[in-house]
Amino acid sequence: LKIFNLTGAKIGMHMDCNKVKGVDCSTGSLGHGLSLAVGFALAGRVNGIDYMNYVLTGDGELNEGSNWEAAMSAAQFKLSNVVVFADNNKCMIDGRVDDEMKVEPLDKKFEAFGFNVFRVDGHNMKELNNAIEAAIKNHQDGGDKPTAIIMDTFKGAGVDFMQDDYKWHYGSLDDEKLAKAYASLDKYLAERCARVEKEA
Ligand SMILES: Cc1ncc(C[n+]2csc(CCOP(=O)(O)OP(=O)(O)O)c2C)c(N)n1
Repeated sequence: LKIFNLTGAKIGMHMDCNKVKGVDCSTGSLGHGLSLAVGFALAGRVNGIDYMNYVLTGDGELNEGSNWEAAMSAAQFKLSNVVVFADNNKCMIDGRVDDEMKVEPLDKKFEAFGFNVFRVDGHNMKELNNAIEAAIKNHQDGGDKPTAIIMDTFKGAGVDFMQDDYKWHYGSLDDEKLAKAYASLDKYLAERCARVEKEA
């Protein structure tokens, strides 16, 4: 990790499956995760092995048409063991998703593509957990639809000077900014813990 992303390092910004053990596919080019999951799910069916397939996509990533081909396939092949999480943080690499290429309404889109859909606060672990458990139950009960979990989130959540600002897609921190980021995360964590206790 100390030479992360430097020339010659095994771990770069985009993972290379020929260099890093445990990484099954090289990624970095957006829009392939859902297709891979459909392939993994079909392979499980052919090999008679039952497992869930979880995919994380970004809302910006959903601009890629390949996702929607994969979504059609997941529904067509009744892959109830495929669960796609859409990290709907409304930001991309160099702009807001609404300004670059709108993807909303994501819940209605996935529903129209034949998915069971849950829309949750992506920063609320309880809501997320309930949606995941419902997806697993649907599969175990013989449901025939894949699941989409639309997570409403903020990019850079918890770091006040980064939150919801696409310009922090990239960036590095000097010591002063690092200290500010830690302080902000501590405050965020305390607020979250208080909320969880209140909800319990
Ligand atoms: C096919 C492809 N096109 C463009 C890029 C460049 N790119 C890297 S990240 C990114 C934005 C992705 O936005 P989103 O999926 O919303 O990710 P997040 O905001 O959660 O980081 C883009 C366009 C890429 N990696 N692959």
